[in-house]
Amino acid sequence: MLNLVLFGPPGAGKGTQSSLLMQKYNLIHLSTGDILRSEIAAGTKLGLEAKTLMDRGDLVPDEVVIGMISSKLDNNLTANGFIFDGFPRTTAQATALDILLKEKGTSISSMLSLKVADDELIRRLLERGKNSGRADDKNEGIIANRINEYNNKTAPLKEFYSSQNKLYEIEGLGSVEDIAQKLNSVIDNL
Ligand code: B4P
Repeated sequence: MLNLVLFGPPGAGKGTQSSLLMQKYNLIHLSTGDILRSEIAAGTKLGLEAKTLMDRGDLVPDEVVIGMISSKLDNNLTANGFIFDGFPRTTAQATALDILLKEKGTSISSMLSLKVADDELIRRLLERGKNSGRADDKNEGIIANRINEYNNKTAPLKEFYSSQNKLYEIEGLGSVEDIAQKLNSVIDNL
């Protein structure tokens, strides 16, 4: 199985690049952000609880997202592999993911980490916020909180995967096509 963690701060291009990678390598795309937004749209109890946190730019509790990923893995046991987009975001999530994959006889192949400067992240997210309808893309203060959550709780995961020799850092500034090519060349050489 080819199991990729697509990593980076909010607005780095994870969702954008995931759509391309999933087609090219025939992988299942698992975005915890998308799954949470579909729970909100469906008006479930989980969605209602998550909405308050997401609208503020805070992370949703680990047990919620780990449970969501676990059931998605169980439903796709014969897949070629997975792209994990926006997951894991904490050390507890990364540890749980390693255990879940081990139970299924597989593991993370690599973490592809997109590097983009904060001012460009803010610009992209405010731009998306003009049409996305996402409360967390509309306000610079909330975007700053998301970047803060990333720096405090998520960025340390680079060390988690680096210690397993699985970290690849990729420049995330440039055209979507150029960045896709850089990602493809890393994956093709795994
Ligand atoms: P996500 O849905 O993961 O939101 P994101 O990080 O903002 O999206 P992404 O990074 O994929 O956006 P992209 O760069 O593609 O999370 C939202 C919230 O859900 C979190 O704040 C949290 O509350 C919660 N959550 C999700 N997962 C969680 C977890 N595991 N644990 C706890 N809480 C969790 O795109 C950004 C914009 O940039 C787009 O408009 C795109 O068109 C543009 N763009 C992309 N590439 C570009 C390029 N090369 N040049 C110019 N623009 C580009």
